[in-house]
Amino acid sequence: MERRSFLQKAIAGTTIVAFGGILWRIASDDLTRKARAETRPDGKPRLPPGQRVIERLKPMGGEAGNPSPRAFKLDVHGTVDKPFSLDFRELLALPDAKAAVADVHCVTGWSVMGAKWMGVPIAALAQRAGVKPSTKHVIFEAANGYTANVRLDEALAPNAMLVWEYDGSPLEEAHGAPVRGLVPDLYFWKSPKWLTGLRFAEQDEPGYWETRGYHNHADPWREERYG
Ligand SMILES: Nc1nc2c(c(=O)[nH]1)N[C@H]1C(S)=C(S)[C@@H](COP(=O)(O)O)O[C@H]1N2
Ligand SMILES: [Mo]
Repeated sequence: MERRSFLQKAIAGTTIVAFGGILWRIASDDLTRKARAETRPDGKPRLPPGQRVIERLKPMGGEAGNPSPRAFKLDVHGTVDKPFSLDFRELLALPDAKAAVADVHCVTGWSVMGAKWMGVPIAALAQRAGVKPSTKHVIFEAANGYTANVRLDEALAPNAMLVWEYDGSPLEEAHGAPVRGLVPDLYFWKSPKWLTGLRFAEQDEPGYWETRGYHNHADPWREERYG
C-alpha cells in the first residue's frame, strides 16, 4: 500500500472509531437521563447516585469455574434442617423457576436497566431447605473460593435469585455460566458468577471483595462502595 493511501485509510478508520464512540456516548447519556427521571415502585430513584446506564452487562472478569451445565452442582447447606444438592436439570425444573426483570448496578459506575433473567428465587430454596430461625446471613459460594455475604432478609427479597439466562440466552461463560447469583439491589459484586453453593449462617462472613476494601453491605442508593 502506498504511504499516502495508508495514511488516509488510517485517518478514516480513526474517524469511524471516534464517531462510534461519540454515538455510543450519546446513546448512553440518553439512557442515563431517562433512568434518572424514573422512580421505582419502592420509592427509590430508578438510578442510584453516581451511576451511568449502559445497554448490556460488561464482562468484569474473575476466575471462571466450569461453565458446563453437566458439571454443575449446587449445595444448599449451613443452618438448615434439610441440606440438599441440585444438578442443573433439577434446578431448572423447580416449580418456582420464573422469568424476571431487574436493573443491576456495578460499583465501577455502570448500570443496566431492565435486564431480563430466568431463574429461581433464593427464598424458594431457603424454604425447601428449612432455614433455622437463628439464621441471619447467606454466604454465596462460587468457583475458586469466591464468596459474597448477603443479609438473610435481603437474600430472601423477591428479586434475589439464582439465574441461568440473561436477555433470552443461556448465561455466557464470562457472566458466570451456567448459574450465578443475582441480588440486584446491592452492588453487582454481591451477584457471584459460577455459583456452587448457598450457605446459610448465623455469623456474618465478609467475602472476596468485602475483605479487600469494599463495603460489607453495598447498598447502591447509599453509595456503600468502600468499607
Ligand atoms: N465468582 C465470581 N463472581 C463474581 C466476580 C468474581 O470475580 N468471581 N466478580 C464480581 C464483580 S466485582 C462484578 S462487578 C460482577 C460482574 O459481573 P459481569 O462480569 O457479568 O458483568 O460479578 C461479580 N461476581
Ligand atoms: Mo465489580
